[in-house]
Amino acid sequence: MSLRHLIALIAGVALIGAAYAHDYKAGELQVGHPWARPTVPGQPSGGAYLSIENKGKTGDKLVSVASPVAKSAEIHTMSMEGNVMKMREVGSIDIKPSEKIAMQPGNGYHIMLIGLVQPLKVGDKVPLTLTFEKAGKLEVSVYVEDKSAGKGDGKDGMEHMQH
Ligand SMILES: [Cu+2]
Repeated sequence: MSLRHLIALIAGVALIGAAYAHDYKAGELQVGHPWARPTVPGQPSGGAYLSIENKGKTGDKLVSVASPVAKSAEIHTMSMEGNVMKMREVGSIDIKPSEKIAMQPGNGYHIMLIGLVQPLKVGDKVPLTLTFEKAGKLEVSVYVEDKSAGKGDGKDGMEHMQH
């Protein structure tokens, strides 16, 4: 095998590895693919995203989030008001039976990591603890991924600067 083939193979495996979803369970709740955007040095905060699906028959609530990479973590929601993107803290997220919450940049819920103690670099895996009212605590690993590449959506960091 030539070196070029070997590099292509390694790159292919790395891509598969990055794209592979990682899921967690807490009772009837399934948490899918926690990830965060990379941050530049000095950026005070960053956004993390994941999905929560309630496969049970009773509702639950995400009541708090915490990570050792940030001084504090908050649950935020983001929405367009006219031409202005507004972000605000919400105390909790209700997850009704059969409901799926899908966090994503630019709209709806996200987790805000405030007061980063280190920049988030692509390839990092950072711990995040989710606390649910009924299902209790769930520790997940947040993969730092550059999903904005090629989408022309690089303004998230600026929005987060406004905190
Ligand atoms: Cu935010």
